[in-house]
Amino acid sequence: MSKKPFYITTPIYYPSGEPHIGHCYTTVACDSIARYKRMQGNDVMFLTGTDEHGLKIEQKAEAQGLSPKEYVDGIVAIFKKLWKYMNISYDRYIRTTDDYHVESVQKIFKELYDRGYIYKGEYSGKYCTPCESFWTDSQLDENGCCPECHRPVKFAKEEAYFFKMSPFADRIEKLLLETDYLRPKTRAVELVNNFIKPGLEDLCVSRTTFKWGVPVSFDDKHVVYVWIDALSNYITALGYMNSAHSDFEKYWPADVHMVAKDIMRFHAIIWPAMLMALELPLPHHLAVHGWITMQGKGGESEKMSKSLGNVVDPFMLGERYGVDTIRYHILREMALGADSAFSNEIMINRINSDLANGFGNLVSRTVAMADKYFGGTLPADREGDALDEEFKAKVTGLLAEVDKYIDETKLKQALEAIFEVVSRANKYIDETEPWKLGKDETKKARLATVLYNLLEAIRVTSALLAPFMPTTMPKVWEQIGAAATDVEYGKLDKFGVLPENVTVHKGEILFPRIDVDKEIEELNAILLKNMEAAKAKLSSEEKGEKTETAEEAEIPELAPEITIDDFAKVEIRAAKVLSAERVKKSDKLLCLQLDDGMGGRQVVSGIAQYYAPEDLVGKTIQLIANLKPVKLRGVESNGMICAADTPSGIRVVFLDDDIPAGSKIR
Ligand code: ME8
Repeated sequence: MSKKPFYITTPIYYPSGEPHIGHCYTTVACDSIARYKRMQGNDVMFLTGTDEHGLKIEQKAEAQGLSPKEYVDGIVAIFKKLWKYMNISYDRYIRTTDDYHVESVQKIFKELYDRGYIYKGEYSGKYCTPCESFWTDSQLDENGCCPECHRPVKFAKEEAYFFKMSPFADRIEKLLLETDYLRPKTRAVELVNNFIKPGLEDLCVSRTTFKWGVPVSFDDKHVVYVWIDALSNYITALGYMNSAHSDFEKYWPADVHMVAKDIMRFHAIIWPAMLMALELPLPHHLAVHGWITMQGKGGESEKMSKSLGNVVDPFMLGERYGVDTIRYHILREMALGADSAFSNEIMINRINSDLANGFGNLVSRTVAMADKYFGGTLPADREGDALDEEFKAKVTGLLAEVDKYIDETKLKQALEAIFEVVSRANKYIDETEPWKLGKDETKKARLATVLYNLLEAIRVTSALLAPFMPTTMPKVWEQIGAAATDVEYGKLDKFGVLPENVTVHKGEILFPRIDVDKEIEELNAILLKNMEAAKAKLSSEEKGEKTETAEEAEIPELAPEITIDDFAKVEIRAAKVLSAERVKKSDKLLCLQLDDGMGGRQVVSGIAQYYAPEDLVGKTIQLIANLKPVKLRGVESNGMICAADTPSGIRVVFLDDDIPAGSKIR
């Protein structure tokens, strides 16, 4: 009998920065489902990849003096390294820069054009540069900013191609409200009310303002705008309109697309519309999860993201606690649809309670007792008790429950169900008191039965945990003496699979207990340091990205009032730049030698990303002359030069060149 195909996808991630624990959530969740489905005997295609085009990438690459392809190659290598580290068993990795994908996207665009769904027009509206999205006035947030990233938008106008959405409105509304495509279904009404009821607007699908994208084959002034390029990946990766792969017939439509809520709209409305226009079958399910959030400065929770500087490094966590532990933690904390606040306290307490005290302890106690009382091999004599039946039923009933939760993409509930059985097994130890049975020669058969039942409970729970924690569970099977055939899917709703005289092997501690206070202190210190570093990096990077006019830019709030006497404490002097050079090993700092009219001085300034040394030599600037000296990257700085923070970056305040060096400025 041929295996049933099962196709699951993560979003393709932007390689615009290094991946963080937020990216891990979707990928680990899909990996666990893919592994579970393989265990059930399905023929699984698990796809992930990277979304490599667009203005943001073009700008980032330029800032680093790289070509966009060189830039993304570097980050994609880090993504792949992380997926290997996290034990992600993807079957295919798509890069939107792959030739076959580019070829297919051009063909898809042309096909939609030929079918009359794409037409040329002009776009004018509010545009968010970081999100590369145009928004209508009604979609802007309460401050008139981008509804996705809440940054200012600007008015923009350009010739563009559009994708007609209105022909699909009714079918999409039905898809959302009347089928179980969208999970959780509760989000459907919000989507229908916000985007469909007001009238589905045509979607802008090309750009002329940047080059880093798939060229429109019949009008190469235009590149294909992100969503037609990105969403198509789910079919081009299978060989739709290309000959690089040939699994489209086998795997399409997808069983599960999993994404976070920020890209729900694109997957719930635009993607089905594209598929309808191409007359392709629709995917079965779109599973939408919330964000892993961090507590913001004001106590509010905010999305963990590189641009907010609050990311948690998965490599660091994996090194400290083990990859399986991290996989378990993020899956156990996030319910489908809801956000999940990342906290070091919750993580460590969860590891201690569920993994060290719960599952780890169950395995080590059971194996240790089998070893102590029977030298590792259980005798065949048995003595049952009424208590055992309820326990066995709980164990054998677990599989159906977990199957159901996996099919509903409810991984948190699946793990909760498994850990309920783990707790039940620990309680069974308390109820049967094997250490008392061990002291009584006449109770050996009862003791062997209790330990055997516990080993069976461990066999079933560990096999069901293996898709979530793939490295640790084979170690458990080694310890409980289970052969590979004992943990096959078909044997997980049966009791009595291990041989009667099974032999256990004491092994390493699976999940060591963590010293809560010490670890939390260390983790919080690491996080703080990372946030500060990211903030500093961001302020220079982002300012380079923004292109709003001064009127549209956010004006920083005024500092508290000061008196003229306070102001008089600051000595501002005119100074001339005699020479300037980059500070070694720093891409931000310039070291300036100044004529300050007082014998000269050296000042270090964080303007290297905005000025070349030769732009400054000979210029007259404003110097804060009585600042206490500091060392920056080991170089002494005696004062500070004045500069304006503008939407396009830092701009030095220059004075007229005939103002003598040393003049006091008031
Ligand atoms: O949106 N918590 O890419 P992206 C949970 N290229 N999940 C998170 C997360 C967080 N804090 N941060 C990121 C894009 N994610 C597009 C997608 S698909 C055709 C194109 C996960 O790199 C989550 O799955 O911004 C989210 O949907 C995805 O990363 C977006 O990643």
